[in-house]
Amino acid sequence: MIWNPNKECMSRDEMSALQGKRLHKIVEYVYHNVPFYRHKLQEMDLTPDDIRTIDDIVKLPFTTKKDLRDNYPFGLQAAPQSEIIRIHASSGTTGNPTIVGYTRKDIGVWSECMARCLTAYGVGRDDIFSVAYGYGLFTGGLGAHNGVEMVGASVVPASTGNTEKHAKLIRDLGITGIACTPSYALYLAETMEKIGITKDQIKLRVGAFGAEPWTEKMREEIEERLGLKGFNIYGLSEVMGPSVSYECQLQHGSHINEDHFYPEIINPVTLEPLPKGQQGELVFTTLTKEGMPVIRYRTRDLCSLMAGECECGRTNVRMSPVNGRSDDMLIIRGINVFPSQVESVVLGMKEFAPQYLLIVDRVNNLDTLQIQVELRQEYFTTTFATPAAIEDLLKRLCAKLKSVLSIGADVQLKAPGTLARSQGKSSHVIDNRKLV
Ligand code: DLL
Repeated sequence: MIWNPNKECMSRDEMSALQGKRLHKIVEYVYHNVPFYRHKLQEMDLTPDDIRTIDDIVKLPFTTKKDLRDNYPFGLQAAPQSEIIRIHASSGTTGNPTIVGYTRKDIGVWSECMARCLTAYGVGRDDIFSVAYGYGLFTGGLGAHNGVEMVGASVVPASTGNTEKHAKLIRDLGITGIACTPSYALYLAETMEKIGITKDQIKLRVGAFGAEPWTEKMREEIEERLGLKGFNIYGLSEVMGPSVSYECQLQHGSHINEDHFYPEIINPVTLEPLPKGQQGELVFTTLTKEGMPVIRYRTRDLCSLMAGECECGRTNVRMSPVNGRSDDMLIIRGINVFPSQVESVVLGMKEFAPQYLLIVDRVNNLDTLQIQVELRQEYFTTTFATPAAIEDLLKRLCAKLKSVLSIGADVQLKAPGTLARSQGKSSHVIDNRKLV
């Protein structure tokens, strides 16, 4: 089954023509509604009339997460506030999150993109589908939720946490589909085993896994332990949320909803476009978004676009799995974490030296984060640094880190001079997770 054959199975010529038309329209729209883009185009001596076909896209400037940060919170919003019906937020590189507003039409497009994914996975009206991505500012929960409702399956908004209760619901309601991070799927399998729920007592048959990198090895393990078929789902908040791309039954790359999100692969150093098949950084232009369109947004995700058509009948271009980043972003329990966020907190508190270390691990299929922060000699040797004061300092640090990172961490204070200094480019991260 294909949700929207008119858009998922277009000929390449039709798709390019549609993309060209939409690109011209969106450039005209941001030119008139977002001063940031207007100024950028003016600096390059470009007007919307210079953008007529999809190939003209290479003339346009890139947009980065820094641009979003510099224009926090609503600087890149194109629609008037009265048209915005939902606001999500994702991690920024320092203190401020990235804010993304959606119009009613955007939510409709997003729901349809999600419905396309679910249909490709084989989800339909008879399914009972649990959404175990976080509901809230993260786009995973509500994004997936709307799509499940659109295909007409029964949605169970489980969200994250309370895994034992969720496991029982999976058994008792006969839940047939689940959307969550791949590592949470493994944790769920483990929880089921712990409380004695066996594979033959549950009816799970489809999983929509994404929001973090995963491997074929993990797929095999999840499929074996939960007795389902696991599908990749990819997306990012700045572009929309989950459902920018999705695997079909053939599972050879993820089809991009390219009538809405135009993909390019560039060399992250020279910024030159790369041909199909070559690995580089994925860049997206939203072709129809009204709330906060992005032009040539650098995702920092490394992958390639695959040549040739898929035998499933969809003609939408496929992307290979994301297997790295061109920046230092970590994904911990599905949450994006930048070392620079920790840095901004540490540098903002006078008691700490500018030395910190993030140690990431995976214990029983759950990511763990330890943050080590070093006390300043000047503070450590004063009479103010009593054990009670240090305990209070640790509490304040933990609270600040939690509010900036949105996840808890095991925070450890270290004596002055104890964290390793690097000779060259400093490394603030040790990631012991092995994604094999
Ligand atoms: O993670 C949206 C999402 C929710 C996608 C649920 C899929 C399922 P952000 O929090 O903005 O949005 O994080 C986006 O997560 O740039 C990738 O680095 C990573 N990512 C997302 N999906 C995948 C995937 C959501 N399937 C960032 N494989 C992206 C690998 C993924 N990495």
